[in-house]
Amino acid sequence: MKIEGFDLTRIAMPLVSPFRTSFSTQTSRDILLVRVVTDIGDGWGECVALGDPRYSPEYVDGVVDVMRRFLIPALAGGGLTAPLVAERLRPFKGHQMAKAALEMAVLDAELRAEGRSFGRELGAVSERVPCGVSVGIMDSVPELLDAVDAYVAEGYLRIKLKIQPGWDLEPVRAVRERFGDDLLLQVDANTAYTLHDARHLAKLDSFELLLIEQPLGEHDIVGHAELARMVTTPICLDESIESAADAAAAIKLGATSVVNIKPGRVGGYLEARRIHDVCAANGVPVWCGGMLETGLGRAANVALAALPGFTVPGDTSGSGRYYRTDITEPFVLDDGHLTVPTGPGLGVAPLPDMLAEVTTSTQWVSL
Ligand code: OSB
Ligand code: MG
Repeated sequence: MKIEGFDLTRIAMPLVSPFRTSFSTQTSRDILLVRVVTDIGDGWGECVALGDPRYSPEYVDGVVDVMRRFLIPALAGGGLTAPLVAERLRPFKGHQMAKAALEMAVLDAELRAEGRSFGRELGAVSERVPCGVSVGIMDSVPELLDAVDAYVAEGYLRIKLKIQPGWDLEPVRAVRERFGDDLLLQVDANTAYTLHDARHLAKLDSFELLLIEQPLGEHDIVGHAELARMVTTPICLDESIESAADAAAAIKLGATSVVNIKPGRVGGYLEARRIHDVCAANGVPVWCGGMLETGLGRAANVALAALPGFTVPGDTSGSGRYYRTDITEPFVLDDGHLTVPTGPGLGVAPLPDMLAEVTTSTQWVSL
């Protein structure tokens, strides 16, 4: 294919409730959508970068800048295919979320033109995927129990609690006591601890958690390997894994025994599939993470989560967990599951009226 240009659209999406983590409180998502216009048709991508560089170094204004200056110009010329996108962008270091959004749009355009779905292309083996939900830090334990209660009532099959120093043992104990030992429960620290906290984190062992996600700094692979020898709760890396090579190294070092795969964090859905393959070859289960995506990113995430190595429920929640009105047809939980779209490409597209309502700016970057 040959790309004519990209439409960069910024949207403002208010969250149904504030989402507090150890690194920030989000009340609204400032999201960059990219629409690629090519000689074979259009495609949509969603960039998962947040508004500020607190989860990872990328942030939305920076993404727009690097796309315009470096990444989009590198995609000029004919004969482009989705796998070539990462190759053309490789000379530019980092910026996985920016690269992932561009590749997603090109892949969507390519698959739409060929009448194939993301699920089919990635290797999905199920028609629907089991869903978990990520529950933010709250002001009080009773408030947390109410939130978890509502999610369990909605059918979510796994609960993930955000934790940080001062909000860890007590909320986990309270949720275990209230919902029992059968509830699939895990925690996510988003790098809030150090190895000095190992003995404290070992107190989580008695709660039979599925895993503890990213307890230590993103570059501290060796620290995670040491921690893994000091606790019985399985360690799962999120922020630390930016490529299949990172995953292979972390597994080899014993730093991770489960992996959270977020396509945006690793440079796209094709690299995400390679991580899935590396993990499967090593007997390491994976699950699909999330970045509070709209229905666009959700469609692709649900397709990815239908690959055979995704053996535990991920953070692929229904649209209503995030937004009152999504920009696509909403994803609605059915018996704790979301259905993998089967239409060409993503199988969903923004509804023009909905998109117009939340758009804050658009710019056309021509090639
Ligand atoms: O660490 O998994 C995380 C959201 C934004 C940034 C980082 C994370 C998260 C979540 C929410 O946990 C996942 C989701 O439901 O999209
Ligand atoms: Mg995480």
